[in-house]
Amino acid sequence: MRLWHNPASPFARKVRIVARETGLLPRIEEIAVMVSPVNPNADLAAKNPLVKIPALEANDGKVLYDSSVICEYLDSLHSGEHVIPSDATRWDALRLQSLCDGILDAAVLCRYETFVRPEAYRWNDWIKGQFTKINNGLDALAAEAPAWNAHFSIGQIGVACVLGYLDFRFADENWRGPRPQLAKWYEGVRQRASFLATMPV
Ligand code: GSF
Repeated sequence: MRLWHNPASPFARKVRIVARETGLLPRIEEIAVMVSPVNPNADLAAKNPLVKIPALEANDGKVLYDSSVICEYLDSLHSGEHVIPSDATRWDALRLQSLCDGILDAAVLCRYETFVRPEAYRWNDWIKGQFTKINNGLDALAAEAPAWNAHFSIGQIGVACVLGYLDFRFADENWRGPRPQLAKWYEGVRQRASFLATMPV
């Protein structure tokens, strides 16, 4: 399988962590590509009409996206401990993943608004609105963190990617200050081999 990704992408990192946690990495060729909403990558466009990463190209040529679909597909290919529960906790794990995807959507939109959009066209109310979603989302994660068990499931993988992305792209946003339990939880998971092997650059 070929994984179209970029080392800075938090959504692609979700997939790259799952690939490592499930032992599937040897079956996956990771292909790094540059992506930009204003400069569509032609090679990627031939795989994913949305021209977004991650995209997973199976050996039969079929292409899967987005990151949540790819993670569930990878989880179906191994017989070890699953990252997506199949019991009653499944729905809350998928909900937690969606909360993290929504925080990442808001953070990536802020990144594009401040890094891609020319200064003259920037809209500060838009950025403020996205940060409201990010901070509300982080408060929800902080409230849930004490109840998380040791299993690094898809929801917790999403949380690790959220916090890693904020440290990477929004280092001066002090998410830890008001959320000590979340910071304490993060100190534990950031030592995992799958997390250390996929640090954003
Ligand atoms: C979001 C992927 C995404 O926004 C998923 O895979 O979960 N719902 C999708 N990817 C970004 C890169 S990143 O910041 O992770 C992307 O491909 N942006 C290029 C573009 O044209 O928006």
